[in-house]
Amino acid sequence: MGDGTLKSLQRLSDLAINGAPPAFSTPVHVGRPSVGNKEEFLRRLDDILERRWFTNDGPYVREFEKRIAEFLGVKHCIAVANGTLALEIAIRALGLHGEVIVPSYTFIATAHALWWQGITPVFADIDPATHNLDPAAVRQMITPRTTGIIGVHLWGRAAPVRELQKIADEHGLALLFDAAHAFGCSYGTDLIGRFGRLEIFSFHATKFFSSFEGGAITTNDDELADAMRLMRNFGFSGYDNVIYPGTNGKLTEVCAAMGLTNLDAVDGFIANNRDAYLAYKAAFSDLKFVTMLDYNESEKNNYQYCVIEISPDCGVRRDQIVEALHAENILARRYFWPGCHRMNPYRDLFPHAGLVLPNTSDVAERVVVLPGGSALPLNAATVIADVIRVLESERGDPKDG
Ligand code: T4K
Repeated sequence: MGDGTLKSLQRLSDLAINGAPPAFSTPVHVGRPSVGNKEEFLRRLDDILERRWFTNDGPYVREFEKRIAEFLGVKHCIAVANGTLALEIAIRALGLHGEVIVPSYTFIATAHALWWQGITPVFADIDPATHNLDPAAVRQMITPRTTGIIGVHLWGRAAPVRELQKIADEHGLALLFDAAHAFGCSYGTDLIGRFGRLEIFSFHATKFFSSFEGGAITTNDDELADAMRLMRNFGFSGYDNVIYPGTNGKLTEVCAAMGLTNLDAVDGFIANNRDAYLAYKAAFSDLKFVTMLDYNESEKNNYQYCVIEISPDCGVRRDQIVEALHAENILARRYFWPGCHRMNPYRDLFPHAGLVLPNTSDVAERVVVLPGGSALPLNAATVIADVIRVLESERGDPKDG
């Protein structure tokens, strides 16, 4: 067994969780990296070794920044070591303090980047249809201490940019976006990367487009860009002269070389991801209690995340499905359960935050993120649909079989 094609999945006793052999012999991961042309990467690696310039604003980092800015149609790109540092530097450069409004339904880094700098993340609820910040909920969370709003383009689907900008303008707040998921995605026809005061990206291995580890801040603001460039390098402005409290946020040449190699390959990555997304859509079309999160085909998408929601009316709980899939070696994830507000330090500090986050709690209980992209084995979508179908049709504890 092992390629997902041989296994019959018709009754509970066919499930690996009940002792049958798993559908796949090796784990099928969410977030398996897409890789561009290996020879091109190795050629660049050779260059780096010959040149003996490994980090600190090297030629590949500069080329990477230029190519990203051109790709996104934005004036400045500041490449950094990862998405979390991008957020931290951006928050510092914008002078945020006091409270900043963020969704709780996001990766913990969005909240931690604030807390790490002594700023209180104030969690606003999401729109259950989009999983992105609900502008009405954001308005409710504004206090005299609020200095900013971080919108997250979750799953690469654009946050309500226009509405959030209106709120920010009305209240004199800085608006920035965590676009960690959204490289190559658009808001309307405009690529994400040029909205708010700035946007940040992650190029982590698990992201649509990776530089091993890496990240970037993009902005059209010249002054902000200059400040962030210095902050990324301890605040040095030339030899022996520090003019900002900075950090070490530099991207290495090896990471930039990987980034450049993958940037050349993004069209192929999108095509592979879209194939996986469409395979799931087809496989789930007759599953009444499973909703696949749609990408708007009139916008640009990277299709990196294959996200399903299990209806509360389904006879099986989301966690039973995830457990059964893991037994088949399909390592589906419950991103972003349980929500940042239910993780520490926020859970202990703000134990009642959940009272204003009903949609966050509901969505976090329902979502399953499935493996996608080129690493998705043939027929994996069918196997996953079959597992859910078997569980659902028997409507009970999978281990009762
Ligand atoms: N904002 C948002 C909205 C984010 O989602 C993230 C990161 C950030 C900010 C911060 O950006 P960075 O500082 O990370 O650049 C993963 C990633 O580590 C994290 O980057 C990502 N979001 C988050 C959504 O997912 P984990 O804890 O789930 O990672 P892990 O180790 O469980 O890996 C996920 C899956 O990927 C595994 O099934 C195995 C597979 N994998 C992973 C790696 C590292 C591979 O196949 N190859 C690999 O090299 O957080």
